[in-house]
Amino acid sequence: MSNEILNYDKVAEASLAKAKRDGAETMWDRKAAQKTQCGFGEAGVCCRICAMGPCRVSPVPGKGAERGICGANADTIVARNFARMIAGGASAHSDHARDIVHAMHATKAEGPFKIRDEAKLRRISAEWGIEGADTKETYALAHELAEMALGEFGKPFGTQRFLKRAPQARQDVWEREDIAPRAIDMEVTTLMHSTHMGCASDYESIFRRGMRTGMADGWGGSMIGTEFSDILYGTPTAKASSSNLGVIDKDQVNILIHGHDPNLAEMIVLAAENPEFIEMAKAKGAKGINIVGMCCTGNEMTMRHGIKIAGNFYQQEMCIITGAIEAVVVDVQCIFPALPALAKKYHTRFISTSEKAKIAGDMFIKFSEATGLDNANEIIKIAVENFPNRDASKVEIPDIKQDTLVGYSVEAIIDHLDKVVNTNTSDAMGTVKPLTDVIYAGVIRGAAGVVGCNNPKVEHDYAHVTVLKELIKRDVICVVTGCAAQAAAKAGLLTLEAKEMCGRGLKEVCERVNIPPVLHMGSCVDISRILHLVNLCADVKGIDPALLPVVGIAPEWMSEKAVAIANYVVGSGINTYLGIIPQVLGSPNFTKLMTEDCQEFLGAHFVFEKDPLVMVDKIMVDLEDKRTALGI
Ligand code: SF4
Ligand code: MSK
Repeated sequence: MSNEILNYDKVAEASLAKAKRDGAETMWDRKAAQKTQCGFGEAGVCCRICAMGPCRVSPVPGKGAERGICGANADTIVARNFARMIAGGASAHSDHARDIVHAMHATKAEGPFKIRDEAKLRRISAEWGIEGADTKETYALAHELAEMALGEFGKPFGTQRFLKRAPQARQDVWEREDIAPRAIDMEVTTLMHSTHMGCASDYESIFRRGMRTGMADGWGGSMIGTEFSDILYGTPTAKASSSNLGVIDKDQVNILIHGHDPNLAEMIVLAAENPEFIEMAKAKGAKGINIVGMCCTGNEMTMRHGIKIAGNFYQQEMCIITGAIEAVVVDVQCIFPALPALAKKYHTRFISTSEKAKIAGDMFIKFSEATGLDNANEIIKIAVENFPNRDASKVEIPDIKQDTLVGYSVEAIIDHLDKVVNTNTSDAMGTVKPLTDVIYAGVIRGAAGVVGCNNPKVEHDYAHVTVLKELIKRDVICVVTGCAAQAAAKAGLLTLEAKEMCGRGLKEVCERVNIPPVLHMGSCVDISRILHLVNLCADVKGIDPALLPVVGIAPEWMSEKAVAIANYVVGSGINTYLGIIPQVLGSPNFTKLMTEDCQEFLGAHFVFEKDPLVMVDKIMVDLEDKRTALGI
């Protein structure tokens, strides 16, 4: 077990020592067993797209095999591998969105799945051109909008409807470069076809197709996922929560919800309020039922209900190791296949709920919209009945938790801005103009979206927190989602008190608007909220968002979804900084295309930088260059 990259995390050492005592295996044991990771894979030059392979070409030009059996060179192999990561990521986000839309299609006035933000339902229906959007009966309209949204996945003609949210200048770039995404499934399928053996070998062409598929994620799947979840479960508003493993309560039945899709988790949160279950828990010797969240199911639930955040991706094993979790309930994505075996070391029941993420060794309860509340009731019962099986000698919950503020949807941010708008001036209410104004005035130097996972290649949370602290110190306002948001929560950056860590300008803005300097905007699909916010800011000035002093950052990413995200953020004109180097360095041409040449035709590029402090320096130069170019 190698602990040298865990020093930053205050709970890691004790948790891993306990795992050892309990004879439980963790990701660190498995990482050690992997020994040195494959250099060909790391450079992206291993191809196993057809059964003549696998072929691996030299990551160093001029040394060793330069082509696979079919003749594909490093440029082609790297480009294809990268593109297939985008296809995987876009599929995950978009298929998640499709499930949300299906849930909306199943809504009824009297069912547990109902419309909770009717105003947003009507707004988006009008945005998508439904006639009578303001007068139609709520559920008839919801079903009509859901059917229209399902069309976004497979319609034979046209591009994604939400693209119109971007200023015209950006839409023109997409049209000119042919990266405006068509139907989501079509983009994924075309990319898989294009990267099939014997199809595209031109690395720039593959890059462009990958970019369009990434765009189908950001402006299609993810944006639909976010907006339709809001319609179904309510648009988040600012609220308090708390974070880190200390939110697990030794006196209560603890249920960990983990994954990404809020459909079942919403039902669990609803069911847990049932007084009958609370009485049942008391009869078993517990004080109540404590739902805690992890990864993006946790984010979805904290954004809408203030559900406590047990931790981020890397802490999923640590939760179980506390010995105090009665049930881990998972839906889709970012779930370690190792969890069922780990759960068996304790009394924890591991319950998977989606056929798309059926996990070997689990207990499986199939979720569907028709049975959602029954599924949730069954899960709560299993957890409550499991409470007496807890082994007190194995319970050790780190005494560490941090208060946090969450729930900053675009609407919640505008609401906060409205409270400081001087109604005696011509300032419009209900817009992001005050935010754009403080950026233009230089009170804030720019904005950064910090997102993404944890990755055992780097110190847990260190890059997230370092980048965030250094940016707010330099008057850059930050928005966060995913596991980066949970890192920020644990570090106390999502609090009003965090203004004390800011530069003078940002501190003043935080005080006037009554917000933390780092705003939790939600789950991974909710990066679409960030996209929307940036485009609204650009719209205020009537400019391409590529001109704004704004950056995207994924300091510790690991998943294919992050690759899709990085692509749509760059495709949307925002320079994107990656703290983990993607597996592309085996092709200097493809690397140059990503980090330099695409600036030419997209107005943005990728930056690879492992050192968070150096990354911040580069970001500040980037932001100041943008300011100079704008003359602000
Ligand atoms: Fe090898 Fe070409 Fe087949 Fe890839 S597609 S495995 S490079 S023969
Ligand atoms: S959960 S995709 S580890 S951010 Fe969205 Fe965290 Fe990354 Fe999963």
